[in-house]
Amino acid sequence: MNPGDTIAAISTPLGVGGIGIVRLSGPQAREILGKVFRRRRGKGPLLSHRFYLGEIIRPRDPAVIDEVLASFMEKPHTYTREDVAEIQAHSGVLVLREILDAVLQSGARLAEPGEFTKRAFLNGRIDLTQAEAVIDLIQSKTRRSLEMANLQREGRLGMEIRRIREDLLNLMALLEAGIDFPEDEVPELSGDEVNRRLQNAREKLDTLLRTYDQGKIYREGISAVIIGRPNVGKSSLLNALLREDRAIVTPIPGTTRDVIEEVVNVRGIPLKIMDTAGLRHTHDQVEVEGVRRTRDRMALADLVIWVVDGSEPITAQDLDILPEVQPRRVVVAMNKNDLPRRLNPRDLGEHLPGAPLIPVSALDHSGIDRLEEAIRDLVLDGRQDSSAEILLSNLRHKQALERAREGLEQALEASRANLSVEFISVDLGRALQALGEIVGETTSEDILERIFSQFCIGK
Ligand SMILES: Nc1nc2c(ncn2[C@@H]2O[C@H](COP(=O)(O)OP(=O)(O)OP(=O)(O)O)[C@@H](O)[C@H]2O)c(=O)[nH]1
Ligand SMILES: [Mg+2]
Repeated sequence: MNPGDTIAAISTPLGVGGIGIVRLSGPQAREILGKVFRRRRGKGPLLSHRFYLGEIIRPRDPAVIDEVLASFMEKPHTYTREDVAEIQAHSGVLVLREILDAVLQSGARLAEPGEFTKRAFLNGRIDLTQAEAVIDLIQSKTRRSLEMANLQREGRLGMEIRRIREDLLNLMALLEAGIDFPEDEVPELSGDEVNRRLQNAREKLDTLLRTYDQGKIYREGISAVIIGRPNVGKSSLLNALLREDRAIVTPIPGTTRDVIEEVVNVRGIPLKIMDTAGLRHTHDQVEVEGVRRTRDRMALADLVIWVVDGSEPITAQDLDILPEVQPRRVVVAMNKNDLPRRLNPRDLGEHLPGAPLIPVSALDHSGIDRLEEAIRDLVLDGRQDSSAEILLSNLRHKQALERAREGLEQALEASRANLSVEFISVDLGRALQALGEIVGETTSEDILERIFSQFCIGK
């Protein structure tokens, strides 16, 4: 990347719509906009952070491409901290391509994926965790994950990491002063004091690391597969959870053949839920394939929702499935609760001790709330939902924190074993490096590349 370049891209999804935006960033943004934009009224340079009505003109033959609103934003108060220009046009595929062409012909270069956000990072407006939060924000599927992405975008995680890193940098400076000037009058750091500071930092890392499981669940969601013998109401339950008629429901056993996959929001958790052909013995070739697919999905799913028909006594076909669900994390949905109950819950409970058993009716939707609660509780494993604190949710952050923790652990061992200060400082250096990678202070070009390539062009 050359920061002297001015980059341009279509920043809105390419398609027919109300408005589409072409964005430019870099030192030539003002000049390029001046070449392609003709103001409707007034003359002279555009004022910063104002909208102007006018037209975009093709550079070589002076034909009009579209009527637009254009704005110029002078650095540093912009997304990238560079000069930025935006052209709001009518969103048509050709219109936007032609406008982009016009600015490219006038001196801009096509932006790489995520390059606007990358510039914001390289120019120090945001740290790396904040840049990553932008992707999370765009991809949020529930309010809860949006809330988490916003906390990170505001810089909460970055701040906490930098605070821990500051403390350790101070410790490092004191240790190294002792190494460099052993005879000089550097205030002596007692072994106890070194241990105390290392432990303190380690505790803070542990506190963050403990939030990862929950953070990951809210950010990425979990997957659940609905199983059960034919006709118990698996597809009806999927529809009830989705609150729409997604899967085909009929009184004919064996209706569902293939796996149907949808995402539902269960108390803030994005739940990828799969309706299946269920598990049963069959000779029908299509059904055999359906059952095989059910098994595949079950193996990968985080959670099994086992549907039984509460209006009938337990059957041999139900019990056939037991060995496959017993080792899994399972919620039992006792369906058809609108009909008189003929299934004795104890017949199931004894086989699945501890598994929640929730009476529901996929027909009149009663009990669906309780089922959702049971799913959430099972997934969160009894942890309280903590809305205020920072939740770690990104695997990259977690792995770097684990490396930092390892460094601290070894520094502590060296310190306790009264090894010379050089040893402690090497281990501490590793921890500092790992922490720096999280916020982007010591991150390699490779990793940056990987992070920003996940963005779309124009972001
Ligand atoms: N009374 C009542 N009937 C239900 C309920 N849920 C489903 N049914 C009926 O049970 C029948 C089977 O429902 P499905 O949702 O297709 O069952 P399934 O388990 O997906 O069946 P397969 O795909 O064939 O394995 C249909 O006639 C539904 O209307 C319920 O809660 N109460
Ligand atoms: Mg079905």
